[in-house]
Amino acid sequence: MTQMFEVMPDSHVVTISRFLVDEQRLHPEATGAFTDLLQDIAVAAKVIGREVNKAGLADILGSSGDENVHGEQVQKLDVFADHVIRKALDHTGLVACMASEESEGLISIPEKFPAGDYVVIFDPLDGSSNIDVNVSIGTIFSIHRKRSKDDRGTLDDCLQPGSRQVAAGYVLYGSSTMLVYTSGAGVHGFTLDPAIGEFLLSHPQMRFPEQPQKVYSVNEAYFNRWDPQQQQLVTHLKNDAGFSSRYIGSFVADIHRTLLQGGLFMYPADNKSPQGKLRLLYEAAPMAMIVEQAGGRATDGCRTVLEIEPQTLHQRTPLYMGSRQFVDLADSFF
Ligand code: P6P
Repeated sequence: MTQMFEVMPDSHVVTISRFLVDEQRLHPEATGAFTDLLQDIAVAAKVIGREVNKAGLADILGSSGDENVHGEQVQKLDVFADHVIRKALDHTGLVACMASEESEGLISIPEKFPAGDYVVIFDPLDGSSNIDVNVSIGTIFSIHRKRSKDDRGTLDDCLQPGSRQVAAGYVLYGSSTMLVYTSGAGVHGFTLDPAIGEFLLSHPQMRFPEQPQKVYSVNEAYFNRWDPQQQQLVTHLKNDAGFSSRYIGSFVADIHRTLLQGGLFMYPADNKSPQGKLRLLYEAAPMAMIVEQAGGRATDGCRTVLEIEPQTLHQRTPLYMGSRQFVDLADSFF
């Protein structure tokens, strides 16, 4: 008896590669460079995801301390992730320069490699302190086009407002590994099928729900550090507006949940951190592009995040992002 296999209709299996090529066909002027760049980022995500998923086994596998069983150097996962992304992109001829949460200054493309037009700014592994307790963590990336005349990128090419981003995305290493990105034509989510090593389109055209869950997400331990308006906002949400609270303490996970279910994520300024904790270039701005493309809003309490003109690579910003109506409500308190 010949074994029969279920035929999955083509329309159901769209790899990220196929999706990117289909998107590229919508832009006759496209050279394919962006498609290649996103695919290189997807490969880096798979490599990082593989190590993140093994992290819990580190001690069992004997890779404790600085060396593993093979005598190889074991790096902290966020340093490893940073290295993986740099090596995935630095030789491609697609990138003019990079910047990373793990690197104080600009990351130039080595002279031995050609440089391209794209600027990639990333947080290689945000929330990595959560790895030890098996909480979801993520990679966040922001893509700009070089605007300087130099053939290799400069710091100025990194200090562009979020509104000039060509694309933005994140990878969530959770119960499954998901890559979510936007290039300005909606937000699309891909889930890694580890059996075939492919990111498959699982969440096309992600949008905030029309009827969002009334959930606020903030670390209330800092309540006494907040200014009165912030205190009044959270008190209103829980006492008058019937909100519940969800806070994972891992930015990518908190935003992913907010995007899927609706809600209001906040990382406010406080009297110890007058600019809040989250970084503009590789946390707030990329997520703000995604959130706005999905029909939501992102502000720093006063301004749209995408309009903030960056002054330094690692500058921080207070952050309110999520369902449009909830960010509007927050605005009314400031
Ligand atoms: P807090 C994780 O360390 C992180 O950088 C973000 O992922 C997260 O949103 C935030 O810090 C949590 O900060 O002060 O609430 O522990």
